[in-house]
Amino acid sequence: MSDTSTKQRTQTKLKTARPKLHKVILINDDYTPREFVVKVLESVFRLGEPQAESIMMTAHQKGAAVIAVYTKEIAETKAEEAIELSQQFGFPLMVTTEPEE
Ligand code: NFA
Repeated sequence: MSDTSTKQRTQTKLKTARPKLHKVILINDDYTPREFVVKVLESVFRLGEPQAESIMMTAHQKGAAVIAVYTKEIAETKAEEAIELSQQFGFPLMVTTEPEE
């Protein structure tokens, strides 16, 4: 008969299926026209005009604004799309991502 009193039992912590969300952040600059920033927010991030205007103005006045939160992969892809679109039109618009706390 085995001695059950010394048996080690390992509790496995179950991982929640909630991937960490990443913020996509719009950075202000002095050259990209306001109307172009709004168009980028509407087309890449599917925002309505009032929301796009509001986020653009927040970045314009404060230096940066959160556009939206997505999973890492989608946040990075959208940021790249926005930057590429701006470069195609010769504007230096910058969009970054960072993990949410
Ligand atoms: N600051 C830019 C301008 O006055 C507008 C802008 C807003 C650019 C937000 C980048 C981000 N034309």
